[in-house]
Amino acid sequence: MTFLTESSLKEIADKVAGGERLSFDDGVALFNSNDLNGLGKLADTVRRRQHGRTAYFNVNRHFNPTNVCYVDCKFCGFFRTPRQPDAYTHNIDDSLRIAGQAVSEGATELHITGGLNTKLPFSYFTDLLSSLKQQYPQLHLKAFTMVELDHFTHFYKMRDEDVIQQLIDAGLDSCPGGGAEIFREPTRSMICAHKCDAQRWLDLAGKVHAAGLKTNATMLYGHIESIEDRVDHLIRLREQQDKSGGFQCFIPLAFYPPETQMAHLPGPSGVDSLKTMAVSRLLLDNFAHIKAYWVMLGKRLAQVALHFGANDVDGTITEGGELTESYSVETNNEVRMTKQELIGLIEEAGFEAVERDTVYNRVEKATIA
Ligand code: V47
Repeated sequence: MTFLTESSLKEIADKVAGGERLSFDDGVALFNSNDLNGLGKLADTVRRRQHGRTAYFNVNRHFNPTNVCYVDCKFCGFFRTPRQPDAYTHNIDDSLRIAGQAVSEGATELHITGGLNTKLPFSYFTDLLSSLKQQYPQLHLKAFTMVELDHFTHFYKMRDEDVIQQLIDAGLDSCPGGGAEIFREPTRSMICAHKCDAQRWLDLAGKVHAAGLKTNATMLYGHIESIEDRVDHLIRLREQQDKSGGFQCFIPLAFYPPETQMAHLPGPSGVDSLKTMAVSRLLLDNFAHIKAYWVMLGKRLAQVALHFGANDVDGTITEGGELTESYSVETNNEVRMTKQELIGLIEEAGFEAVERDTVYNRVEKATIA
């Protein structure tokens, strides 16, 4: 491949061209490369082989039933202790009202995730799902990370399979990819000591897949983790995908430092975010979809990320979400993005915008109204 300027990249490019799986050392070499254009082109070649000019988006709404949490993650600006004045837990009526608003704005998905709140019974979560499903059967309920499922099993003393099945019976359609953070120790314990460990996160994902649901996967980068931590994370996800096959999308999450216990850190640079996107596409050869989460990347970088391996831009998220309220790199009214704006952003980048549902069925060919 003539566009590559470094010999290590040329060797990796040969492997990619031959459909050969990349190794841990290849991943480290890709991150250490200074040939940003070459790396982007390599990832873009793979992305276009799989998805052509298509870039997906969906119309969704993030909903956080509670911000009360005991976990105290160093990167989190969202959690509150029960006595803090802005701690909240939505009741079912509130939740239905918020979901109704999302539906009236054209949402096909509700992304539900929240704090680990020890004041709530398990029935709060099953009632939430079943009420939402009853009122809005057309709405896909993508709810609860592997960390929340782990909490449910321990706190309510239930078997993994029973937690998963009871949530499915109540209306759960799939699970979001949060809580993965960085799998490798000691980094994981340094940033989220009280969350379940990597193996537990992966095992639970496998169990959800075995129960027939899709889940997503994430990686939080740009804080104290090393390049080796990132590569290890991606390879563990790839191995789990080989085993259980139910991951549909990977989302690299750019750390946003303000209002967290790591606020002194700068967060990832634009170059680092583009490299991370490209390496994710190249290492995760068994993940169909790589998502540029514009809320964290910013709209402008998310647009460029479509040329660095991403084939999905999440989403037309409206107000009220954990990330939209507290963590967004975008400011004030820029946190909202209308469908027309998102389509324009994708088309300006040179791609065909396709609205999808949560499990990547086309909703319609998108056009600017
Ligand atoms: O697990 C927390 C991350 C995740 C910060 O599945 C932060 O489609 C940046 O997982 N800066 C939750 N990130 C969000 C999440 C997600 C988002 C979008 C789509 C999907 C999906 C999943 O947010 C947490 C953590 O990794 N996070 N704090 C922060 N300060």
